[in-house]
Amino acid sequence: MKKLLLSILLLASATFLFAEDGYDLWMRYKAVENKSLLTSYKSLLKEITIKGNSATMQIVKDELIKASEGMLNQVPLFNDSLIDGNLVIGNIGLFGTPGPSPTITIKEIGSEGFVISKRNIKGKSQINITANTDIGVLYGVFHFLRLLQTEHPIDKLEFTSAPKLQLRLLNHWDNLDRTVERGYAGFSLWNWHTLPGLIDKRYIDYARANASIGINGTVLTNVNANATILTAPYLSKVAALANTFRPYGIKVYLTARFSAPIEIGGLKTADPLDEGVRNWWKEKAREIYSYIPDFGGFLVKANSEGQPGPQDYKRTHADGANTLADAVAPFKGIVIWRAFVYAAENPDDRHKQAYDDFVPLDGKFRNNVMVQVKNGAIDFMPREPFHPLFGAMPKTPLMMEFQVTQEYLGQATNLVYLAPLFKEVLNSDTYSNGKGSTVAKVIDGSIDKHSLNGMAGVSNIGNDINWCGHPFAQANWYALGRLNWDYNLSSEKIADEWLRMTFTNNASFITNARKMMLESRDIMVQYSNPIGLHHIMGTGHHYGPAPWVSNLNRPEWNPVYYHKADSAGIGFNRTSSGSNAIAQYFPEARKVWEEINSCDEKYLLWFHHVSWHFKMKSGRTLWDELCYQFYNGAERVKQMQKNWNGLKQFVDVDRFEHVKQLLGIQYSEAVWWRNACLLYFQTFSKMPIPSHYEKPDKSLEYYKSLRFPFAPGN
Ligand code: GCW
Repeated sequence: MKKLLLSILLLASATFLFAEDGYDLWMRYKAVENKSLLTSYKSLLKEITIKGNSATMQIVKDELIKASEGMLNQVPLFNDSLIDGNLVIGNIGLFGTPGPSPTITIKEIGSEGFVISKRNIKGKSQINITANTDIGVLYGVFHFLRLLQTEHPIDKLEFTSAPKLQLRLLNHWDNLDRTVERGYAGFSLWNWHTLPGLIDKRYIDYARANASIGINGTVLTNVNANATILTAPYLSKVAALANTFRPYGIKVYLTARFSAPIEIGGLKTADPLDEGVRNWWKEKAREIYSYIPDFGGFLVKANSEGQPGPQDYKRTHADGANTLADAVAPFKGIVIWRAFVYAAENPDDRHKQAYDDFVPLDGKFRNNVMVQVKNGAIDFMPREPFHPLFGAMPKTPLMMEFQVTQEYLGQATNLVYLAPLFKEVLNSDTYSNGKGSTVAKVIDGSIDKHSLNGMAGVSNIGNDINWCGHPFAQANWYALGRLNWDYNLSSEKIADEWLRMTFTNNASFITNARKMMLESRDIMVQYSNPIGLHHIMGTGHHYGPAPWVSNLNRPEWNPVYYHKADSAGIGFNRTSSGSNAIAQYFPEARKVWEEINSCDEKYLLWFHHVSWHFKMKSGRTLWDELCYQFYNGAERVKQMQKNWNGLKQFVDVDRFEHVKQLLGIQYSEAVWWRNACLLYFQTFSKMPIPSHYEKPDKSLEYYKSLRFPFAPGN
C-alpha cells in the first residue's frame, strides 16, 4: 500500500514537473541530453568574457546565465578582463588586440549582423561572438544559443550572418480597450490602463522572444486606428514600452488615424494639402519624438473598409502619405502606407483595385514612404497568387504584409504551419525584370535598388499563457522572424529548429512532427478552399464555411461574389473574357494561369469559371475532384491526429493534451467545411458525392443555421 502511494506520488510529481504551459516559447533552455555535447558546451561556457556594459550587454549576460543554468546546470563565471577565455563576446570596437578572427570582415555585416568565429589564443581555442553594434552581438548570442539548444556540434564555428531585410516588423491589430482584431489568443498584451507605471514582465519576455528571432520593430496598435493613441497621456505609455524594448533592438511604431487632426486636433479638416493640417502633423511628430526619440514612424490604413483617408478630400494616397512623411522626416521616421484598399463605389473586381489605385502613384511618394502590400490581392486567403503590385511599382519600396494570425486559416483551433505559405509567395516569380524577379527580390529592394526594405506580419500574440493560443501557432511567429532575417531558409529548417527548441531534440519526434507541420497548410487548403476557391468563410468573424452568404451590403463581402457557382460551373473568371485581373501580372508570370486547360490547378477557380464536367489532371471531373479534395483534406487531419498520438512519449502531458484536443476540434471543423461546402455546391452541380465517401450526416439547412455571435477576433 505504502509502495503504491509512493509511486502515485512520484508519478504525480513527474507529471507536475513535466507539465509545460508554453510560456517559455522556443527559449526553454532544457538540459542538453547528448552527453558528449554537454561536456563540450560546459567547458565552453565555464568562463565568459563580455566586453561592454550597455543595457543590451546586460541582457546578453542575463540570457547566457539563464541558458547556461537551464541547459548545462552551470553558472558561468564572467571575467571581463580575461581575454584568453573560452568565449569572448562584445562589439568589435571594444575588443583590444588581438581582435577576433581576422579572416572575417566585419564591414559586410552592417549594423545588425554578427560574426561567430573560433581562433587560437595561447594554444587554447576560443569562440568570439562579435558585431559592429551591441544589438548585433545580442543577435549573435541568440544564434549561438540556438545552436546549443538544437544540439549542434561547436568544434567548427565560422559563421557570418546579416539580415536580408531591414524592417522586420510585427503589426499588432490591438485596440486600446485590449480587444484584438482577428486575435485568437486572448486580449492585448498592452495594458494601457497600468502603463506607464507598470512594466509587465511579459513586455520583457515579448522583447526577448522578438530579439531572439531578429524582429526589430513593432506597430503597437490596430490599423483600424483610434486617434487617442496620439494624445499626450497615451504617448507617455507608448514611451514606457519603447524604453523597455530599446535595448532589445526593437523600435516602436504607431498607426495614425487619418482624421486625427479633426478628432484630437480640433481642426475642421484632415485634407492633407491644407497648411493647417500639414502643420498639425508636423507638431504632432515633434511631440511624439520628444517622448520617443527613436520612434519608428506611422503605419496607415486609409480609404479602406470605412477608414478615413486623403480620397475623402479628392486627394491621392501619395498626397496623404507625403504629408505624414514630411512630418516625420526631420526625425528619420518613416511612413508605411497600406495598399489594402477597395471601395464600395467601385464595381470592378476587388482583385484589381489596389493595383489600379497605386500603380499610377509610383514615383510620387517621398523617399521615407513604403507601401505595404498584402501577400495576395484579395485578403490573406489560405492560398492566393502573389499580389500583382509586386514588381509593378519599381520606383516605390514595397513592404510585404503577411498575416501570422490565422484569420482565414483555422484561427487558433487549427494546426497550420505558415512558413510554406510565406515561402510560396516569396519565391513566386513576378518577371518584373526578367526571369528570377521573385517577390523576395522585389521586397528586398535588390531589383529596383531601394535602400528601404522590410516585411511585416500581423501578429498572433495575445495574453494567453502560451502567447499564441495554439501551441503550434508559436511556430508562425518564429517563422516570420526567421524568414525576415533570411528568406532563403527552408520551411523545413525553420520547423526543425522550432520543434527542437520548443519540444525536444529526439530524432523520431522531429521527423514525425516536422512532417505534420510541413503538410499542414496544404491539408487546410484541401478541406477549406481547394482548387483556388477563396473567401467563402462565415460573415464577420470569418469562422467556418458559409459559401451561401449573399445578403451583405457590399457585393465583395459576400462569398457568392467569389465562387460564382451556377448550374454551369464554379469559379471567378479573371481572364480577358472576365474581369481581366490577370492582365495586371507580367505576361510570363500569368502564362501559367491564363489557359483553362493548362492552368495550375491550385489556382484554377481563382482565375476561371469552370464547368462541373471539366476534366482535371487526375482524370476526375471538376465536381469529383472537389469531392476528392474536401474528403482527402479531412481524412488527412485524421492522419495528423494519429501522428500526434504516436508522439505522446516525447511531449509533456499538458502540451500533448492541448494539441490533441485541438486536433479533435480541427477534425470536426474539417468535416464541417467539407460537408457544408459540398452540400451547398451540389445544389448547383446536381451531381452526387461519389458513393465510396461517407455521406454528410447533417443537412445543408443545419449548416446554414449555425451562428457564432461570440466568435473571437471580430
Ligand atoms: O482581412 C481583413 C480583416 C479586417 C482587417 C482588414 C485589413 C484590420 O478581416 O479585420 O482590418 O483585413 O487588413 O485592414
